[in-house]
Amino acid sequence: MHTTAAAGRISAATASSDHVATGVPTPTHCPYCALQCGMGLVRGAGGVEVVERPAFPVNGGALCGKGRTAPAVLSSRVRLTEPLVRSRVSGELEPAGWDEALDRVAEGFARVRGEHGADACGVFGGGGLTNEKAYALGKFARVVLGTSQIDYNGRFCMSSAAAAGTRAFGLDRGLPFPLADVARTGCVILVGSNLAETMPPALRYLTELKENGGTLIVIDPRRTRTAEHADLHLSPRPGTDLALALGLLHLVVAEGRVDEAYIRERTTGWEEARAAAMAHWPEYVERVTGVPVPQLREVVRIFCDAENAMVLTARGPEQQAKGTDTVGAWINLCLATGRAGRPLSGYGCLTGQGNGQGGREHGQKADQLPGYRKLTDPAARAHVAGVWGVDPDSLPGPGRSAYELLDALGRDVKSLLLMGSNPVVSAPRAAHVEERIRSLDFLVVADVVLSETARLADVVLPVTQWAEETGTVTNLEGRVLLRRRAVDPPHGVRSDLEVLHGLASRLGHGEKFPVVAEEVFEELRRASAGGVADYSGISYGRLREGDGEGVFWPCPQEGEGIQEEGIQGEGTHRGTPRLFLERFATEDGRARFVAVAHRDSAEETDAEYPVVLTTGRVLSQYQSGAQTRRVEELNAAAPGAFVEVHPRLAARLRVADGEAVAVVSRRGRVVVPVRVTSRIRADTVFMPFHWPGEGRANTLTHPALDPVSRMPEFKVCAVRVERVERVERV
Ligand SMILES: Nc1nc2c(c(=O)[nH]1)N[C@H]1C(S)=C(S)[C@@H](COP(=O)(O)OP(=O)(O)OC[C@H]3O[C@@H](n4cnc5c(=O)[nH]c(N)nc54)[C@H](O)[C@@H]3O)O[C@H]1N2
Ligand SMILES: Nc1nc2c(c(=O)[nH]1)N[C@H]1C(S)=C(S)[C@@H](COP(=O)(O)OP(=O)(O)OC[C@H]3O[C@@H](n4cnc5c(=O)[nH]c(N)nc54)[C@H](O)[C@@H]3O)O[C@H]1N2
Ligand code: SF4
Ligand SMILES: [Mo]
Repeated sequence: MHTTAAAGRISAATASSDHVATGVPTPTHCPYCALQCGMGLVRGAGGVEVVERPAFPVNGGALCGKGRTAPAVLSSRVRLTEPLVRSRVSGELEPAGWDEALDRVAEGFARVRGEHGADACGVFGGGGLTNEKAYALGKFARVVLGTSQIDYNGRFCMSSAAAAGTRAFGLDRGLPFPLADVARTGCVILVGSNLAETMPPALRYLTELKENGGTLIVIDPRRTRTAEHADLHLSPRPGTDLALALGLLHLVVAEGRVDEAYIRERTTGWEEARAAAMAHWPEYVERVTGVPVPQLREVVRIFCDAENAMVLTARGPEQQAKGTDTVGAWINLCLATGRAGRPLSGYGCLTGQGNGQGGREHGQKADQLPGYRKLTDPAARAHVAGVWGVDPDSLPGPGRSAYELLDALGRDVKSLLLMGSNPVVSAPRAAHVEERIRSLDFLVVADVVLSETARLADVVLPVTQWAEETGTVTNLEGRVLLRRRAVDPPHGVRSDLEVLHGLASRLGHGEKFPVVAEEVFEELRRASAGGVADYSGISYGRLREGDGEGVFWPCPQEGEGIQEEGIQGEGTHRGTPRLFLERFATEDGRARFVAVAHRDSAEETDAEYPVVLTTGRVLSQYQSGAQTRRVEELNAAAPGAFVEVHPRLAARLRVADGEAVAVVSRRGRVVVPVRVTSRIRADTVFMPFHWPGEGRANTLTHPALDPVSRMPEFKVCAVRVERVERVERV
């Protein structure tokens, strides 16, 4: 059933030949999270149906409810199916033809650029976009608009782990090993990941770990569904993971568990890192984190006794204004104990969005060029400019990070093209961000649905999604995968690549923006060649091979150079499932310790705001909810916002389960029902961030940024919780 890779010129016809009109399932991948579960799509009696694809290794056929119900969002009942343009007369969004809409956008950007300069044009992308789209968007910003002002929602996601990984190992790839290795190590410390709800099929690797005799330690201020599986659950106060990791390292040294030979052979910077950690005495760490010293000792014992061990982090420790240092401290722990760059051991970050990994490699990041190259590196600029056929000096420099870009809207940045994000719901200090978005001269949103942000746009462009288009994504393991077009999009909808082509044509660069994904990928291969994330040896032909299990980057082109056209240059490199086994990706091949010290959160609790708010996810909603809030089954399971409150705090507030409270921070106030649960610390409350309106968690969050990664502090701010009168009940 695989389409054979057509050598030579790629046409729109071959690109859509994946489209299977028969009863044979088209193999593809879920539109949502970074696990990128394999699935098959068939046309059944009730429309498009998901079927299992057991041969795909990562999820082995298993899917969560979001993946299973994803076809509901293909239905034109919940879709945008025609462009919308804000009427100059009525002020309302009204249906328009594609030419009118694209003309309006091109004119809008040309006007802003003419009046205020190229940097007044902003672009905001998303980690859910395919590699091809992310690549084309970055190129569009730099070549067509000539602006430095591009960033994306991945900044809110894995940027701290990315920065720490690059700093320590010289390279950032979520997991440096296949996920299946997790089941075969001896001990896993899972820091701030609730993967039982955020990547349910991955839970099997943790249960297999335990069946194989390994130990699972979970660190989370809440006893989550994931923590239920742990042999040991530590419940620190939010924002204190840095102290915790340093306290563990202190104990590793104090108890003589350091791997001196490994440190000598494979690392640099130990003395400074050791000295910094030694200042974090266990009793001090207990006071800061709330984790008792005996538990700290227990972690050290289990972690060091195991023959192999891993530390995996997710958003809990990363979405803090010290996220980069925090991840650095966890990496230090791995390095001091000889747990990185060895089989079945190491540090990994569980990336988030569908293409969270690939989305950060190909140039939609403010400081980046394709292949994970630096925009400030003259050689990188020359290489990429060569592929793009432009003068290297014409490429702008690095721009603002995501929150800083949103904060500059209406001030320095007058117009914005938004593709693949819904910041009105998902950005920190969202009321302020919403106000900034409203103050723009000109907002263009390309989306599949009319999101809360799209509602504010001057032009809304309806685009194809996932099952309706071909493209590649890179999952949390660095595995590059092919998503195939399985169904026709609704009439009137165009792909993001067609949108960018249409705009580039109107602004004089149409020939540089192909609309066929495979052609874009061929160019991406060349642009990435020789970079950190080298995709040059990967082709659509290779990705279709076997069970479509994909190719791990780096996968350089070997043998003769890549052909200018087509996919003749298949190459022989088989990809890199496991990184760092011989050397790290730094210049000297050694991993770098970082000397870090604990510090307070941007906003600590006080008499006025005595409770810590942390935020995150629930099983049945995805992100800003733009897609999943349109699926009946998911809404039934998770109908609206709430706040988790410990029984002691509930008693003090005199509120019962289900009653409404106001949660108030220095940024704003929300009203939500209470869920009383003993699964959370008594000094902490938790809200999921999936809903807009009066339950919007981000009305409350603090926009303090990590100095290195520019990650906002989504996981910690100070709030007050108040009973509300009956009238206000939700
Ligand atoms: N159902 C569902 N699945 C998803 C998504 C979704 O929206 N919904 N989104 C996807 C994306 S983009 C991402 S990034 C991933 C995120 O996946 P996760 O990181 O697993 O998700 P979160 O719920 O944000 O945070 C994980 C845990 O961190 C804990 N936590 C809060 N504060 C702290 C802290 O200070 N320290 C520690 N150690 N832990 C803390 C929370 O209690 C929570 O249980 O999920 C992906 N999968
Ligand atoms: N308080 C709090 N806030 C958070 C977080 C948290 O833990 N707590 N987590 C942060 C994290 S990790 C993330 S990743 C962000 C995510 O938050 P957002 O960036 O808002 O992500 P989504 O809700 O996935 O938005 C994606 C939008 O793009 C649309 N879309 C989907 N596919 C395509 C496509 O192919 N093309 C186009 N043009 N559009 C498409 C969807 O319909 C949707 O409107 O939220 C962040 N915000
Ligand atoms: S775990 Fe993630 S990729 Fe898998 S089905 Fe669920 S949302 Fe989709
Ligand atoms: Mo994310």
